[in-house]
Amino acid sequence: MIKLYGLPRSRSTRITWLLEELGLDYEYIALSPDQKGLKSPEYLAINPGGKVPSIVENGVILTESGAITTYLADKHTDCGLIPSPGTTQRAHYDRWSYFALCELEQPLWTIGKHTFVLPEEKRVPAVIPTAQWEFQHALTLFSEGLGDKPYILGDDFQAVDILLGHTLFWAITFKQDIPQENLKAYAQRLQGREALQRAKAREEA
Ligand SMILES: N[C@@H](CCC(=O)N[C@@H](CS)C(=O)NCC(=O)O)C(=O)O
Repeated sequence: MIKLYGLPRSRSTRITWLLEELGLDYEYIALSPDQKGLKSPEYLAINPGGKVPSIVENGVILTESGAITTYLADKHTDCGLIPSPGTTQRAHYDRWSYFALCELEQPLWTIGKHTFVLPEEKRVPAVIPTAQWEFQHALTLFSEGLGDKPYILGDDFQAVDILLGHTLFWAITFKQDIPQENLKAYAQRLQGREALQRAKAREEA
């Protein structure tokens, strides 16, 4: 059975959500964000960065939420949450995964880090307006790419919608302006997924 190491309301929610979408059995191990959890020698042996998510399955360890998402969706390809490798649809899937992690998440994370995540002496508040401007630019590209489709690749929900949607949820939590109506509707559509509700309940249990 897959072991998922996580923290509630963090990037590990991407994986609990995906596991629920895939209908897989898994053990959820909630870690504390301290020397007894994320920074313990036992966990650092799994993820030397001391971060979540990580999965362990049959002795295989995998970290990075984007890599775990693609791996699990590919492994359970019969669930229809990822296009086959080598297809044009897969190229678009990968393009939006990289966009989510490199273009959309990064400026948002910079805002988060310099507002409340980093130790106070490491924060540089002067970078925040630039990160907000970059984030708004990424939202414009995202909105144009989504257009009037319900999901980023078309009519069907795909695992990449988890990466994009989860990042949008963060933007809402971080009180960033989302001017595009199609993105607001997309976030709402994803919030309504039953698998996400089950994932949140599992994390809080
Ligand atoms: N690029 C990594 C980032 C992982 C990450 O930063 N996770 C955060 C939670 S959202 C964490 O574990 N932070 C704890 C820490 O840095 O001490 C991924 O997408 O998996």
